[in-house]
Amino acid sequence: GLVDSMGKPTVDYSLYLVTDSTPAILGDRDICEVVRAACKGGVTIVQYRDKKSDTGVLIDTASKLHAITKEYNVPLLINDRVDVALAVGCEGVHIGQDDISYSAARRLLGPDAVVGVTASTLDEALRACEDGADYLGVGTVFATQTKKNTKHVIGTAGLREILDAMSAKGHGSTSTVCIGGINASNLQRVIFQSTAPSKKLDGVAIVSAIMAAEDPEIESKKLLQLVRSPPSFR
Ligand code: TZP
Ligand code: MG
Repeated sequence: GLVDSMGKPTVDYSLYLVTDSTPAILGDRDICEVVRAACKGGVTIVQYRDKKSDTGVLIDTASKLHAITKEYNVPLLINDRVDVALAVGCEGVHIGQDDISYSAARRLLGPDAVVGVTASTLDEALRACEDGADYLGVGTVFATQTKKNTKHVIGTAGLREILDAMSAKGHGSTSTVCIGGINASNLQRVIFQSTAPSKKLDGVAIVSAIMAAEDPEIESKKLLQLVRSPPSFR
């Protein structure tokens, strides 16, 4: 595959699926079938996010998901759990502010792993850049049922401020996706309103608009088209 100047695999963040295993979103469907459909539809990266299951279930599910994502050349990251990522040999992890530190995750996973960090504030974003995170997940853009009690709902204005400051502080090349309430109806507006002259989003992270879609393959296809085409605001 393609590698960057450091010899690290290049990651396409444009349509970033974050999974959810809760009944409200997954319903009685099989997470593996939903993720396969999303991969067929064109999601470019997948994060397995499951806050409730025991370690055994996490490893079993992550291993099944990794077999699927590999078929589509899509990187699989694990939310919070470096141990699960190591156990299944997937491409990396996504860690929040209350999880293992970036540097500890990096030491455990090695230089080739993808390590992403959640940032809700400017300080958190700049710190994650300085630490060397591969990418930032910035949000919550819009309040969402998927993650209640989020610390900060920042809106597209807050998102743009963070992108502006990143480039002003020399972190314009740190990949960045936004998350929180993004769907096919607001995606192009979010990209348009948050784009700083100096720093663009590298993609959008989505849970419910894909995981709860009647047809996750068709929905992913539609979302990918919207990410990749200029805004139209129909
Ligand atoms: N972090 C901030 S918002 C969120 C996470 C994991 C959930 C986003 O879910 P949805 O369904 O795309 O709004
Ligand atoms: Mg976390």
